[in-house]
Order: sequence, then structure tokens, then C-alpha cells
Amino acid sequence: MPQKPIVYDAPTPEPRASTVEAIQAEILERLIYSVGKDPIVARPHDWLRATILAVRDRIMDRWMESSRETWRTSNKRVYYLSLEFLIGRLMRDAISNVGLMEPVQQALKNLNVDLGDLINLEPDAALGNGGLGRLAACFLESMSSVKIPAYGYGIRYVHGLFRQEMSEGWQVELPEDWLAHGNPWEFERRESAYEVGFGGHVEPITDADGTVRHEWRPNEHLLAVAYDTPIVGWRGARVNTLRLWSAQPIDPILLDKFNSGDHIGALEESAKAGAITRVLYPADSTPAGQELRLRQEFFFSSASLQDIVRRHLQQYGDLGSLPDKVAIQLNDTHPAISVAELMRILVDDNGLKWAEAWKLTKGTFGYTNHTLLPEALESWPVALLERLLPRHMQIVYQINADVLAEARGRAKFTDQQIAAVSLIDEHGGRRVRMGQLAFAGSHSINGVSALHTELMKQTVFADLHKLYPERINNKTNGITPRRWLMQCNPGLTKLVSERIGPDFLDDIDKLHALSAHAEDPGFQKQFAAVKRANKERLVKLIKERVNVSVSADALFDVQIKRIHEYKRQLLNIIHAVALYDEIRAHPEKDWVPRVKIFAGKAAPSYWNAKLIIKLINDVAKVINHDPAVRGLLKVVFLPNYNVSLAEMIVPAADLSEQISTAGMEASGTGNMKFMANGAITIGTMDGANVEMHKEVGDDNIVIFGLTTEQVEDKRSRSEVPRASIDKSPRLREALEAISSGVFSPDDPNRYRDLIGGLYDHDWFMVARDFDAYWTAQTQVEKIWADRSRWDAMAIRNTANVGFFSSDRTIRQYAADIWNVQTA
Ligand code: GL9
Repeated sequence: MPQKPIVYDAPTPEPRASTVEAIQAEILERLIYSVGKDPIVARPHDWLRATILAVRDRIMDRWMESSRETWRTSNKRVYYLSLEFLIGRLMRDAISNVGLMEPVQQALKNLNVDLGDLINLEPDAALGNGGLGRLAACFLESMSSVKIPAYGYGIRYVHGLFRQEMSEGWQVELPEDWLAHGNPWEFERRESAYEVGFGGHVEPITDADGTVRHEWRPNEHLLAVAYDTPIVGWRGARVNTLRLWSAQPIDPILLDKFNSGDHIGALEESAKAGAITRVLYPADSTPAGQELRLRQEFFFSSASLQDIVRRHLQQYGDLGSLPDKVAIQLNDTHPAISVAELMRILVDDNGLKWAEAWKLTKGTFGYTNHTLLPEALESWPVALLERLLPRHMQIVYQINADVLAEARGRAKFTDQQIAAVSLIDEHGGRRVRMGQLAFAGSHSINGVSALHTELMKQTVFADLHKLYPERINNKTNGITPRRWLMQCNPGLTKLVSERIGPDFLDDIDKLHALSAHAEDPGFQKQFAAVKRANKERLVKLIKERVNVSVSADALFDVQIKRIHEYKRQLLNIIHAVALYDEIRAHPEKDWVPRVKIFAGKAAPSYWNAKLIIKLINDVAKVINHDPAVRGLLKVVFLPNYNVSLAEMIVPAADLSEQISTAGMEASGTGNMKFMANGAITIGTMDGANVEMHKEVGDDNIVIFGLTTEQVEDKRSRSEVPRASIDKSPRLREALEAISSGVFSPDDPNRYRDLIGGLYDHDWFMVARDFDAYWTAQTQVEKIWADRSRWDAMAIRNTANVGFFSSDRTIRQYAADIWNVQTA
């Protein structure tokens, strides 16, 4: 039975008026009564806060209505559990999605404030590392836009991803402080606080009828306090909630300790609790591996599940309907401990039988895998889990017993296959494999591009796939066209609207109509003019940030993403060096002026990634100052890459570098953002590039390099890379220049090992793919020289981007995994 009757028709105030006058009056009112500032002395941050509060009010009634509707209709809810949400700024997104751009702009103008200035003041919510976290943010927006009742659950890190500064070309990490001016978007929910335990022991309890129950008695407790942020869908379709948990001590201060003079000890518990949600782990595609990380994972999983089960019981009164009313999506294995936690809640706290609980659990969970990199697959030492989460360890063992029994039941399963499906890795120190746990506890396991999903079936989950062949499915990633086209590129949005009408704003597939205009010289001119304006904006930014002068006439060749060897920024910068040599050797040639633009952060402990940043900066310094190059080639590394910087760079790109070693980039999502904004991709047959190639057609993308099979073949034969270096003088010279210190005269050996690796093993196929890359780049220059062909290709990229909308992705999750309706 529901715990208390739910009132669906409680009174609400009149929705706020959206006229310029009303908004202007309210901003002023908020400035005075909520921010406490006289407009005469108000600082930009005060105006920002007042504006956000005024906009927020216009979202509140829709937020309440969305939530009431879900209670009223008994619709299923989707919960997206993610340790990362890379949201960026919220204000422009919110204003634009509720259609208030013009009145807010005008209202502020009347108050002598520029909306653009305020937008740029808002700090990025950088609660994520890269693609995985940004995907979660796009999904939240799309779930609201297609009207799915959904919650995002994550952690409210006090410090998001570190700020990157350059010190003599080296990356330096500084703490990020997005909450420094407060966060007007969030609502603290003291009433939604849950206790989360760690450690202790498990108490077996024999009931009167002889059945044995287990009760976990943690010896450490803390509080998870909810902070809610509204997430508005396109045209205000729905407002969903992003609920982020903050860890707080149960007793803020131990008074007995304090009174006995131990002033530091009195605060110890408080500090320990706070540490859990203090900082985002900056590791990218590699597990953090420390106990604090496991604590973060369990902390947010437990709080989220308690919240989900409480809400479900309040509405439906029994747990048997859980899979019908609740879908929980695990964003990678970071929340995989949720499988054991839900089992504990069902069996230990609610008295369900194991088999029944297991059926409900599998019916409720879905798991998304985001990488195949073997070093990235999370596993935790059994000893650590036993100490931190003793009951969960028992549950993992019991799940494993069931899985292994099923595997043994398969006549053809070998011992090796049985070991492969086991949740416990027995090789050198026993560890719990979180991927296996997530797989076992879910009815759906999906990859993030067609290629990645196939590789999942053949590699990491080959044997689990044989055991449960119906579970693996593909959901190719997507991006929200609101942020990544309409908001970041208003010029293009306006142009497209004028040409094909505004229907594409609500149905992105309508962009296909642009194809008919691809060859129209008048339209090409307009399209190029928009790009040109965006490039001018970036030219200014480059001058401001790194004091390099570049020309908007040049080809803007862009690679922005986390720095990782498999993403091969190294291949790109070697190309720059080779090009530099050629330009100097053949000054008479008609060279295409090019600006190579890089941005991205390296994991603080990833030495080679940091060295690659230094190399880019070293190369930039030499090339940018060499008069022999006559400005034909410039190299720029823009520091502190984040969502907001991407929103500036993407619309200004001509060429999108998506050049990962085939088989290694699970999907990529930056590739889709560039495509939307009319950049041409140079890329390998990897991740979602494969599907981009299919959507846009072979004529509108430049593909090069080894395929996944060829990479696999070379690796398995341990083929030596030296041969490919020897037969390519262009490559050899570039490598020799780098490794002999041409770009690092202050430390000639700086790059010796980095380049040496290319001769020894070249795991990432940089040397083996170089010549193909060079040829592809030459092809790019040929197309660039034929500007009308270039423009036609660019237009066709925008025209065919519809498939890569996260609305499409989310509709597929809804239909195939969650079983919920969409608008
Ligand atoms: C990633 C993959 O590497 C990307 O190819 C993929 O597009 C995204 C989203 O599915 O997931 N997996 C992963 O661990 N990261 C990804 O970007 N890393 C980060 O997000 C830092």
C-alpha cells in the first residue's frame, strides 16, 4: 500500500509571464531580494545569479508538472546512474530550450547588461572527464526532450575536472572551483538524505521457521544528501531531475572529543565523509583503482538505489513490479556495485527470496560498456571488497555460483570459458570483475557503436555472450543538436532555417533537405560565410589565449579531445613536422595554408600523454616562429579544454581529426559535433566513424588507415614497425628531427623514448598508418583547393547528421532496453 496518499492537483501559482517587461522586472527583483544587491553596485556575477534565478522560476512549474504527471499516469521511470555528468554551462541551454532567448536578451539590455557577457561568466559544471560524461549530459537533455520520466544520479563533486594551465609547454593541473560563487541551479534536499554504510560485519540471523537471513552491520556511516538540478528538454517538453549526492558526516563534530581538547580529532569524521565527494577522479579510460574511488562508487550507488526503492514503494507498495516501473541504466561499470546493493535491499531488507530478487534485478538493470581497452576494465581486490562491503562480497559470490552453475550446465563450455565468465579473476591476486558483475545482473548490455558492439561480442564478453546470447545489443552514441548545433552555431541555424524552413529544429532528420542545396553556389557562399565568421571569432580567441596570430583564410585542422596514445595526437603532430619539412624544401609549391589546432587534457599520471602535449607546444614554438614557413603552417595548443571551449572551436573547424587506431575508440562523439557544424572528417574506420562514413557517403569523408582486422593481425604477428619507417623517408626524417632534439634544444633527449617506442613496437600503429595519413591529408588539400567541392561536402555533412542526434539514441534505448514510451 502507498505510504501516504499522493495529491496530484495541489494548487500552483500562475506561471510567470514571459514578456520582456515581466522578465526585466523579475531580474531586478531577484537582484535586490535574492542576491541582496543594489543595481547601482551590482557586479557581473550578481547579474548572472539574478538572471539564472529569474529563468529558473520559469522552469519550476514545468518541473512540478512533469513530476506530477509521472505519479498520476504511473509511467515507468528511467534512472541513469553515472559517476560523470559533463554538463558545461546550463544557462544558455535552459533559456534556449524554454524559448526565452530574445526576451531575456532584451530585458538585460534594458538593464544595461549584455547576456553574452553573463553566459561567458557562468562556470562549466565539469563533473566528468570526456566523452562518457558528456554523453550522459546529452542523454539527460534528450530524455527530457522526448518526454521520458527520467532521473540522472551522480556525485556532486566540489572540484570537477582540474583546470589545465601551461608552464613552458607542460601541463600543470590546478584545482577547479565551480561552486566558488554558489550554484543557483541546485536545490539542496535535506529531507532526501540517506545513510550509507561501510565496513563492519555480516550477522546471520535464524528466523523462527529456520530460514537464515543476513544483516549487514556497517561500522562506518555517513549521510548522502541530495542536490537537485532541473534539466529542461527542447521547447520545455519536460523537465527532469539531475540528482547529485553530497557526502556529509552524521555528526558534524564529535563534541566529546572536542571538549577533551582533541580539536582536530573532533572534525576527523567530518573530513573523512567530505572526502568522498570532494574531487572527480581525472583518470580517462583507466580505472582509478584506489579505495576512495570504490567508496565513491558505492556511496552514490547505495544512495540512488535507496531513493529509487523508496519512491517505488511509496507509489506502488510492492517490489514485484520493479522491472515494470523502473529501468536503471549503468553508465559503464562505475555503478556496477548497484547490482549487489539492489540484491541486498531486496533480500536482506525486504525479505524477498533470492531467485525472485535476482529476476527483478536483471529485469531492472541495463549496462552500457564504453571501452574495450583491457587496462580500462574495472576490477577490485576481493580483500578490499571484503573489508569495505562484506555483505556485497557474499552476494557477489552467490551470484557467481549461479553464473558458474549455468556455464557448467553448457555441455561445450571449457574450463577456460568458465573462468572467463567468472565474476572473480583468479590471476595473480583475486579480484572482482565489475564488467562481469554488471553483465550478469542486467538484461541488456550495449555497446556504443556498431563496430564496438561487434568487438565486445568477440573480445571482452565473448564467453558471457555465448552464455547469454540475447543480451548484447548496440546503441550508437549521439549528441544533442540543441547544444551542439543550434546554440553553439546560431549563424548556421539561422541560415539553414531560411533555406529549408525551421522544421529541422524539431525533427533533425529534416536536415536531409539541405542535400538538395549542396551544389547551389549561392548557398555554398552563405554556408562558407557562416563558417568564416565562426573562424574569425576563434582567431580572436587564439590571439587572446596563446598570443598566436592565425588567418581565417587558412584551413582549420582540429583535434580536440582527451590526450591519449590511442587517439594519436602524435600522428597528427608528426604530420605537422613532415609538412614543415616539405614546405621548407619546396617553397615554390602552392601550399594550402593550414592551422593545426589542438586542445585536450591528459590524465595527471599519464606520462606519455603529458609528453605529447609538451611536444605539440615545442613543435608549435619552432614552426610558428620560422619565417621560412611564411605563415603557411601554424600549430596551436589551446589550454584548458572544456565543454565551453568546444562550443567555440567546433563551429569554426574545417577539418575534424578522428584518427584513433582502428578498434580502440569505442565510438567518439566529438566526430558527430564537427559533422553537425559542417566540418569534413579525416578519420580511420573506427568507432562511430564507420557509421558516419555510411551516412554521409564515401565522397564526403576522408577515410584512411589500417582496419581493425589489419591492426589485430599486425599485433598478433608482432610485426616489426621498423620496415614501415625505413620505406618512408618523409616519416623517417620527421621522427629523426623530433628524437634528435630539433624541437627541444634545451633537452635534446626529451622525445627519444617516445619516438623510440614507434620503432620498437608501435602498439598504436602510428608509423604503420603514417603514409596513408599523409596521402589522406594531401587529398584534403586537393579538395580544399576546389572550394565549391569542399563547401558541397561540408553541407552534406550537416545534412546527414540526423542519425547522430542523441534523441535517436535515446529513443532506441527506450524501445529496446527500457520499454518506455517516447514522444
Ligand atoms: C568513452 C570512449 O572512449 C568513447 O569512444 C565514447 O564515445 C564515450 C561515450 O560512449 O566513452 N569511454 C571512456 O571511458 N571514455 C570515453 O570517452 N572516457 C572518458 O569519458 C574520459
